[in-house]
Amino acid sequence: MSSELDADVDILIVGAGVTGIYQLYLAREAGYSVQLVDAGTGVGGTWYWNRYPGSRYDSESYTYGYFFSEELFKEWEWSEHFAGQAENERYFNHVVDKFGLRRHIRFSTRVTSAVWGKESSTWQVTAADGYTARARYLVAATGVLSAPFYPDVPGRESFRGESYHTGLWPKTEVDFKGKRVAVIGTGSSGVQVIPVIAPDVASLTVYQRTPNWATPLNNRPVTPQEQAELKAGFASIKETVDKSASGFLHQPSAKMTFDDSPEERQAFYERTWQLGGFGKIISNYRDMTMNPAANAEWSRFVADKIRAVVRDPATAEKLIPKDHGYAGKRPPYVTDYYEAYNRPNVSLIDLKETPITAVTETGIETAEGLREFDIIVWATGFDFGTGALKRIGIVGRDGLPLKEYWADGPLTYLGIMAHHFPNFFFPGGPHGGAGNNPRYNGDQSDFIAGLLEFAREHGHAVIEAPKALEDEWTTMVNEAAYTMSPFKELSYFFGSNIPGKAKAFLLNSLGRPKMLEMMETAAKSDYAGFFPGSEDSGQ
Ligand code: NA7
Repeated sequence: MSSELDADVDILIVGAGVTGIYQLYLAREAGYSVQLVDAGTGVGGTWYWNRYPGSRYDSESYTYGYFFSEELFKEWEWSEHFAGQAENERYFNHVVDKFGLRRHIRFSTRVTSAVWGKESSTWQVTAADGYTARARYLVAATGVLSAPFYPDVPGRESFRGESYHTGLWPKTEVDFKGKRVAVIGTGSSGVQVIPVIAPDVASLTVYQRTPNWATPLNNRPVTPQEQAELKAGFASIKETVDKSASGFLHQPSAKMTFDDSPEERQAFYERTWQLGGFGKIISNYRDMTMNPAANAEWSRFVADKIRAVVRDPATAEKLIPKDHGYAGKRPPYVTDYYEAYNRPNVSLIDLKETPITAVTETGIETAEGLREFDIIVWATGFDFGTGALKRIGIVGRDGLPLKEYWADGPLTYLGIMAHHFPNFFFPGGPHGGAGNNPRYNGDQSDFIAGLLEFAREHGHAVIEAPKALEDEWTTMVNEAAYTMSPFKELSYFFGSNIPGKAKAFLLNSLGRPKMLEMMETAAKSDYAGFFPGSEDSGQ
């Protein structure tokens, strides 16, 4: 090891979340020297940072966790179908300890720059605390929902009470008892935190800009019988999830909305309402997301459910989305969310009517006046997809910053690699997933492991995504954004929530099958075009 470096390794992984941990496992199994660094003080990624009250999976626990070890799958008993943050964090700690991965992890290490060195064919990585490392391969498993976003509200920093972002929640417990609390934002995080803190607080004021179509998560404990079935069903569960386009157990329905009579439809919707989480999209009528008339039918059904719960009709109407149908934005799944508005201590401010004009030392000011608070919760989301990658100072071949290369939106090959950035991989990044993320990200990590193995066996020091393949994938993803994806341009999946961010689709709406097919094609061609300087490189 070079004396001035803290680490000189084959592979440096950034991020100790669900993807980084698996990539670390694969790297270690393949015999590489590997170092994983993370800005936090513990593992879990999303499940480390998002420790706000009510934070939990909305993918089924056992389909979110790993499948690479049958023993792990069988020994870990999830207590609930949609487990909460503390349990999820425990799971990732268990995995890291079970497989002896912790000794490869350096915490409190926030990467600030990663620069490709042409001569050495290595990445030079620097962190905020002065840590430096050299690595042949750089894997940024930095996540898509990991760069928290604060809106630029005048006076935000002047507030003298307590202020928290859901995505940067402190490890010490926040005491809500008897406090006057504001929650800004009603995305998946806001709607999880609101019903959990509502019973404790003196008052809760929800600042809502855009209502969401929140439907029941239908969470419940995993019964002893279900535990036994999960263990016995490992192989078939894995197979079902592996064959699923979105990585879930929910099965698509064969039916179209208007094949059924209104009465049959109502009965079908009632059954769909009982399904867990994303079952309400996947197992709904096949045309629910893409046929506007079908979407309007289901949206009407959900709106009536909201009206049936919320006692004040004016509040109910404010909570029903008017600018997008169900799944036009990422729909949250909730427990007792709408019920919270029936509490006398909870009130809703519609920011479309009365926008926030300022945060003051004591509270939040809108056109209706100043409300004073003890605590402000910013549930205002993330710079989705590209935010984290653009913040770690990646500079590729010919001194090209990733930030610049992606100024108009990400250009990727399978959401894993970018041309101009040799030996650099970002599993779980933009253009990768559109469903149960760990399943896509795991496929990507497997692909990377296969590609590295091939390069090692054939003596290739440098791997780079061919421009033609990057163009092909990026074009397909961008086109499918409008033909295969329910999400509309107002969604953060198009970058719309961040002022000044290029409008470009950030998911992979082609689904897992297309990604897996292209991975197979690349492997079968012996990764033709991926090794610059070799005969078949075409670069
Ligand atoms: P989201 O879903 O992006 O939600 C952020 C919320 O914050 C949303 O309601 C926004 O309203 C609101 N927001 C953002 N900026 C402002 C300003 N300036 N003023 C008022 N309100 C604002 O993030 P989450 O953390 O809830 O969920 C992220 C993902 O985590 C989720 O999709 C799951 O995958 C898990 P808007 O809709 O933009 O009008």
